[in-house]
Amino acid sequence: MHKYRLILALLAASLCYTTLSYAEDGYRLWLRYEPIENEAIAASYRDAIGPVFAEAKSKTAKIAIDELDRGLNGLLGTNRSSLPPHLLVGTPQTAHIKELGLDLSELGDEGYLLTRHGDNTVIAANTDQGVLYGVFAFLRHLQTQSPLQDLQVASAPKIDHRLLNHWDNLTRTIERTMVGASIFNWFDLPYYIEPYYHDYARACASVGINGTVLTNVNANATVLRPQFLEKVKALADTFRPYGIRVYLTARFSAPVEIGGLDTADPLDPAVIKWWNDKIDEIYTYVPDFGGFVVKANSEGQPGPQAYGRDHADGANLLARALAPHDGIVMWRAFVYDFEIKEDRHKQAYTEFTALDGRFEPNVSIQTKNGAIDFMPREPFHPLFGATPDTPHTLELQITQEYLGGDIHLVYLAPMWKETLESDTFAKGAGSTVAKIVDGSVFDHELTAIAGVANIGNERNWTGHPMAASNWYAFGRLAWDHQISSEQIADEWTRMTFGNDDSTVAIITKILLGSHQTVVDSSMPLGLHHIMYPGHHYGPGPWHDQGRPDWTSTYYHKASSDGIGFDRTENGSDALGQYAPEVVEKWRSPETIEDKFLLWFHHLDWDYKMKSGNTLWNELCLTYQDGVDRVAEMGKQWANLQGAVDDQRHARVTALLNRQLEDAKFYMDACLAYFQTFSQRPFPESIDAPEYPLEYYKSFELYHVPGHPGEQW
Ligand code: GCW
Repeated sequence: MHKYRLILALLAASLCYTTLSYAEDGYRLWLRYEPIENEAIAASYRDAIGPVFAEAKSKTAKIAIDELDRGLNGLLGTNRSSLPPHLLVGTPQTAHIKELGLDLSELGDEGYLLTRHGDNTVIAANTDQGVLYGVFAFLRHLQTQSPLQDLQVASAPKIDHRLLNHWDNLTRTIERTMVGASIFNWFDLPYYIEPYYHDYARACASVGINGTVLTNVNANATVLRPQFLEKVKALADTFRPYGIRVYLTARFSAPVEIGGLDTADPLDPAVIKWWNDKIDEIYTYVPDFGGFVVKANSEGQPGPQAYGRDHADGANLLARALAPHDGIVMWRAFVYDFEIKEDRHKQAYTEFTALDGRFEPNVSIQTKNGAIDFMPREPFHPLFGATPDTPHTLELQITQEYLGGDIHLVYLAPMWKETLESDTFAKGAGSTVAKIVDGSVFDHELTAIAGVANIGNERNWTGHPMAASNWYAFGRLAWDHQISSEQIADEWTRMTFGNDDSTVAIITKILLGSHQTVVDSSMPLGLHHIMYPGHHYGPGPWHDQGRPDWTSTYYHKASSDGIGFDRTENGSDALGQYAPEVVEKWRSPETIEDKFLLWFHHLDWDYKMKSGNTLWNELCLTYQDGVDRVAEMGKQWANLQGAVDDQRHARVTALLNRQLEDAKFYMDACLAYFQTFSQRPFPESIDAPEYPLEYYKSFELYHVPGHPGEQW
């Protein structure tokens, strides 16, 4: 190539690189480590952070030091003072920490201490794992431009098992997530370790996630075959230095499907032997295998009830085989029969309270935040607080199955905090769901929390650029359920979009209002399960075909005399499964919060709401308000033109434009449909449905990503 052309080519390449390095494609998530622009703050940090003193004996320690170098060099550049003070990093097993005589007794194996000692700054922990968590916490401190001079943070996780649940299939489709294919490239494993596996592990470790369930709860026994256990081993070996244990989902019929037995009866000696041998085999591949998550006797999944046994028989079969290896079983409470014996809301409580005390100590009941199914809002599941002898794994959905997939902007921390702070009154006031899950109400040893992941192999991991806030928020709340939604939103925003205060204020305001906005513009006032069947994207209040509890009419019960599901003692009495203090408040439409009103009550269209509006008008006005607030999110985001890089700004703008169209469609479809029952006029102030009801009922969406019915 002619020398000038070579120079030009190199110049162009460098320009391209320069442009690309500022084009934020989202791959770095919240671990961007962009240079601190505020020179005064950067100088204050450089003065407090001299050379790093650390010893990288273990892989984990090396990862911690590498992360620290990556972070400090990104944030502060490499020209840090060569003079004291220093950044002292490590455990009391290293001299420079030991000589400080710090009290680390409250930190356990995962906690960390960030503090100043004389002029030095210290990151200390009892283990290298704690040091890694401390490094990420320290870098988060710098990324959010928090002051260093009075640094004093001692933090230890309140819940031991903090897991992502990937509803990922071995064919690399992902159930209920729209973001490309599964990040687990099964066919290439164990030969090739994708570099992004390390970045996945870094992101999880940065927020304290210490476990990952690699496979879908609609389980596939193939993953238990040696051919796949080799692959699982490769992932486990990759994730282990980041403190991430690997778990799998166990298909209950595996002894039949891959074991050649003619039964999977949990009390059958051959079945017991099969699972013991299989589990021992798994541990030869993954010595620290975390254990199993099991979906059984639900939505067609096999389970013990096929053999006249119960959930305890099934869970204990696996638990007894896992116990010698320190493995656990998270047995899902998301169960409902094909014949509708009672209000579906009641079935899990009915089945599992009867089994309380029968489970092995290494069994936890994995329970969704609410009793139906990850609706945009649900009252807390009555099982929380109802099984003193059985711990619960709180299962939250990070992926937005009923909340617009990776198209709609919905920051979920406020919804999760609502559940966590709900009082079960199990042992008097203050028995919150959070304290049931962290074991403090009933002194449960086994504590766990799970988030159904919203991650796929798209470049930015979560599709919607703002959806990564939910992966982040899950990890932060799993570590400490006391952290506020506001603090988490502020942290994530600063780490992801920088520290310009006006930009941070606009983005955090959008995040913090987005969940209520989506509820109000889709399923307001306690309405639930009125989505389009199958793919669950968009409205379907008219859906009444097939099994009742998979329809919409079963839940809203709209008729000429009103709308809502009577779950009080005059109806299904699902409310009766809650503590008396909860029943007392929720039994009356006058005292229950409006946000749960139609979840527990069937009311006349003219029922007078607390606002003075009739129920019909309140429903219309609430939908309108929700749609207006989606429009406002778009306007606020438009104000960030130039403040946010063009690539991410353009994508979020397009998504918010679509979200506004979707919200208007949802409102129009539902109000046009409900008006056929209310027969009442729309309030003057709302934008009445643009089209006749038939238009909305006939609308079809094809090939919606994540729809299990379209994945094979
Ligand atoms: O929300 C429903 C989903 C299913 C899911 C099921 C479950 C994995 O529609 O796709 O299956 O819940 O939680 O098991």
